[in-house]
Amino acid sequence: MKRLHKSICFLHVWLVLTLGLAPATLTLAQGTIAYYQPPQPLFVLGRMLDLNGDEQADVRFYDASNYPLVYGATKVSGVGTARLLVLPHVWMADGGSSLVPLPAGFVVGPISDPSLLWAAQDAANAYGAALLLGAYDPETVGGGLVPIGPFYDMTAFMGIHFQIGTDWYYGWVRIRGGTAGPSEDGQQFYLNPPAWIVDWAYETRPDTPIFAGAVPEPSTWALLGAGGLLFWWYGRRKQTG
Ligand SMILES: [Ca+2]
Repeated sequence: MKRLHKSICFLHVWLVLTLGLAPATLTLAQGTIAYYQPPQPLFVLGRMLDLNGDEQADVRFYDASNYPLVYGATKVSGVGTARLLVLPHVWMADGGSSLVPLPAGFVVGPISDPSLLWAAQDAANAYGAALLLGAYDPETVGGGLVPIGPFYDMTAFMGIHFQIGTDWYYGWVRIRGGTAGPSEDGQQFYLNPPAWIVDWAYETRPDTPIFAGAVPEPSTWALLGAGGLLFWWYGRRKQTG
């Protein structure tokens, strides 16, 4: 009886260890996530990103600055039927939206929050043209640049829902947003702050949500392996002891 109790305790501890330490990876990284990390972060301006390497771009980043340059902005849209998770600017007459900066662990999947929208490039009210980051010069004496956009000086994930053939997939893209002003080498002045794509991933099972930031994690498998080994060892000890 004591032994059985110990055994249940051990199983419990093992489950807590494996499930508690890595909930995201355990549920969603079981070899079904395709993950990409370029050798260097990709500068976003003018970039088309193909998430799954089928030479069909899925998302594009573009300069939406007003010239003469008093308002610098980078926007992002889905390509083809791809949809991005955005916050529609329902309070603005000319619409538009902001790309939602997702924290790690956010479930990229069907959305129940009515203030958010999966918007394709041709969504109504320009909701498919999502602001990434920008800045403007308020032209007041002594006034500095005013930052705008959810990814200004911030690293976060964007959510994407895109098609491969006829099937739909959920994915995330990690974006690092810079700041307006002189570049580090002083050679450029950014009213339109720079931003970079750090890495991205998608769930290879159609219609299956993915946690923002979830990757196929080798350490999870190591942990599971170690847990399994201990379990085997304990069982063996029971037999021999
Ligand atoms: Ca593609």
